[in-house]
Amino acid sequence: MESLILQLHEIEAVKFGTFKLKSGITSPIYIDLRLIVSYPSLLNHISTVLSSSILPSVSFDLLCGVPYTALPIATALSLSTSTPMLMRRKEIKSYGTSKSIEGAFRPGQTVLIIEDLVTSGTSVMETSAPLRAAGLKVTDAVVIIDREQGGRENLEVDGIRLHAVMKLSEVVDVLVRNGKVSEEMGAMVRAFLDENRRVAAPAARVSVPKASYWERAGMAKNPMGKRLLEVMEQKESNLCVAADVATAKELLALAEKVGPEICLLKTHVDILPDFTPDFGHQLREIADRHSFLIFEDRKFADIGNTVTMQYEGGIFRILDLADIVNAHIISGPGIVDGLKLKGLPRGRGLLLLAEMSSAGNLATGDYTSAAVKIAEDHSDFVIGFISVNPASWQGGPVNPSLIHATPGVQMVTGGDSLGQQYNTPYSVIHDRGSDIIIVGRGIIKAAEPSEAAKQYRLQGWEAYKARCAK
Ligand code: S5P
Repeated sequence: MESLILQLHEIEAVKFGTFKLKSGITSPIYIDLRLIVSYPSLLNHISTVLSSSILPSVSFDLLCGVPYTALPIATALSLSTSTPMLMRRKEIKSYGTSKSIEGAFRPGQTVLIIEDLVTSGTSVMETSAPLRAAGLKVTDAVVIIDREQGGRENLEVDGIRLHAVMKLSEVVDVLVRNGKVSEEMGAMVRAFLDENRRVAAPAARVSVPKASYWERAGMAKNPMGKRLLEVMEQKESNLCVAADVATAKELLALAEKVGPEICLLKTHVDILPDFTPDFGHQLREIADRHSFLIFEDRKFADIGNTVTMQYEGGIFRILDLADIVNAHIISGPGIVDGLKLKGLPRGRGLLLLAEMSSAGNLATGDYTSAAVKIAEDHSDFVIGFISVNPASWQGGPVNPSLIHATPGVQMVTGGDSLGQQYNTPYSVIHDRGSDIIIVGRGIIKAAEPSEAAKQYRLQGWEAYKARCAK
């Protein structure tokens, strides 16, 4: 290890002075391991030290380097140990397969993360999150240098054990002992380390899309998702009205009133006592005239075979009636395959419930990540999500062609007596990174629903414009 430290110092991968770190703190020591790509024998040396000192005590099936500096280190290790590697994309492609993880793997396999330098541990977590979202296990990470500034503790909370080849204090000790830096500088770095023992990992990365609906329409694989994004841009509307009224007659009257303001009308046809087979035609005529799409909020939840029948059959004939339906993923990806069987040939689209707006709901964390994975695997049919705060999702940005629609929206925050929770149009679109506001009672209970719809449309659109301009 001593010779490794001296070599790193020689190539100036370890420098002393005044440096501002990614975490925001000012440090008297700077480590730049990007330089090692210019020294193949050093890279080889690092790989040998890693594989002899750390790898024997860890069990794993695959390696994944944290982009970009650790990629050559992971590659060297992969070659010397014959272990397959994965790569995590920092930016998700908007074309082709749109994957965030490249390489061959099976869900349930264990991935060892390789990193060059750890301060707060955030970069390791940014890589572990999409790996976990893809169904892989991450329990350990190896790092060449641990800056001893809280990364180990932060990662432990995230269920990841950190194994370091060397600690920053050891680097300093070796360099002082070998006369490469002065005693004073050594003391200064040690004092700095003592004062900065715990750099907090910043809150989950916020990723709010900046691309326009128009640009994203060009990326959509599903024609209904593309059409929805185009309608939004053409009508300057990201408003969906939840038409939870008492009768079919009232629903048709409401659709006529709010039609010019909306991109989407959301129905619950099973609450309409006067539903007739002709209802679908009447609603379609209004939708075509005002250029909005129809979304039946059926929330399918059964196994694939059952939902094919529920989608196509029965009294409501949802497949004929609705451009878009939604589904829970509680039963697994088979539900998407079932709905797709009927819906895709008809040019329909599906939203997955990745989150819910109601207090105490269970659609969080890994459940939400699983919805993202299923959506990305079926992006020919899945057009997006019912979501609440996509900006906070672990695992970084979702494929930008996927649309987020958020219920629980009113002009003021609050809730109802049955667990519904409301956010404002601005916070939903601008801060939380959603695309469509779904508004029910805020509009249908207003004295003048068409006027209320206009106000919601304007607020939603303004928030979208502000987000794109950021
Ligand atoms: O998590 C959810 C998902 C949905 S689709 N929370 C919801 O509230 N919804 C639906 O959005 C709900 O079924 C209702 O039709 C609408 C919200 O209505 P509001 O009156 O509370 O705005």
